[in-house]
Amino acid sequence: MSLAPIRRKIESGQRLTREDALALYRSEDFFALAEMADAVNVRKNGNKVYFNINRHINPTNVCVYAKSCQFCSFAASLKDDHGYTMSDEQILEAAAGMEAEGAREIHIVGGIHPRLKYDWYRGIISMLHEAHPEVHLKAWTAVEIDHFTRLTGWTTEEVLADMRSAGVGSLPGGGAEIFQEDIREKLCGHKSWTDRWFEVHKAAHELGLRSNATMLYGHIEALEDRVDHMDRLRTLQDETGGFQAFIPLAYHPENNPLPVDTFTTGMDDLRTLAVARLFLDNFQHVKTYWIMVTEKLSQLGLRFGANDIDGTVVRERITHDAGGTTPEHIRQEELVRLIKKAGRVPVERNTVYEEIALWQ
Ligand code: V47
Ligand code: SF4
Repeated sequence: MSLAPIRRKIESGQRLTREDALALYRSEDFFALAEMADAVNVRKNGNKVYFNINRHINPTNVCVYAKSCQFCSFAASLKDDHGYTMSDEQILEAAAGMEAEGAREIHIVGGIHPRLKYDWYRGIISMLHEAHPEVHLKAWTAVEIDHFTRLTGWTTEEVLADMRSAGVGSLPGGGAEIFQEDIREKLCGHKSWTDRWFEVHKAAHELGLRSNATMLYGHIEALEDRVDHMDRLRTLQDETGGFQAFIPLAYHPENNPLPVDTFTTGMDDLRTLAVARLFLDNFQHVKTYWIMVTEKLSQLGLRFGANDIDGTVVRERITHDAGGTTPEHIRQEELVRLIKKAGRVPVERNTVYEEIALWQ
């Protein structure tokens, strides 16, 4: 099928339909797709590509959903040997020395622990905020926020406001998986429903907290489910404008019960970035998460519509427990080099996309 009608829509700023997105996904004209996504990205973001200097902390992997989230290789049940819960000292240790490195963000997500109380989760935030007042805490997925409402009996708004007063600066995009309800049920059983993910993000946006949105792809979903996922995000973004970045997450198949044993392919990873850039016309940023698709493919992604390559990370468990082969840490000089060699201008950003430094 010719992409000419879709190209005309894109050039005249018309919104793409679900059918258009599917046609882009299925098109053999890979380079036309790349060229359109790149042109739209450059129109929106110029030659700039963002990265940040950050750390990830996963305070516990003990999770009540360990048996029901079929794709998760990170979580453990209370009795599993590989279950862990970090002490305050270990958490502080994981953040130690950040400022000297120029790091400005901690990404904090973990399991839904069956025993730990709300005060434990809140305490992590207030402790890190006190120890690192200049560092932005991007913390808790919608699944965790949902859990906190049950732990406290508070509304979503009350939990978010309380977490914000403790030091949370924004929400990461995790827990989105795939929104299509039948696939979601097969993937993660009774874990927090699609509607709750949206309620939490909407409430966050209404309180003035920004958030990200992810999509886990490359498992049992169809292309229609991916497009459905993006369409639901586009609809909420029209309403609130509170999403910062869309981040496709490439499924990793090892050490989990999901009967899919293949990794995503490079073509699929790049196509997904490009379709997202073209379909999500109200998202400013599309992030290629180098940890999941490798540094080299992320670099190519910068010419397929992505304008963000995430951060330096330092320690990562979720992808690596599932067979990730990338390093856990990348030096900022290397991110800068990858971006420059893609013909783009590296810009260090903070979590809310304020520019810190231009690396010409
Ligand atoms: O919600 C779990 C995914 C997510 C696997 O907001 C898996 O800036 C692949 O959300 N294979 C957590 N993915 C990571 C995440 C994230 C990462 C980077 C930046 C941001 C951001 C958010 O990881 C989970 C889940 O969807 N995940 N298991 C797996 N086997
Ligand atoms: Fe728990 Fe999140 Fe893993 Fe599901 S994806 S088992 S909620 S840690």
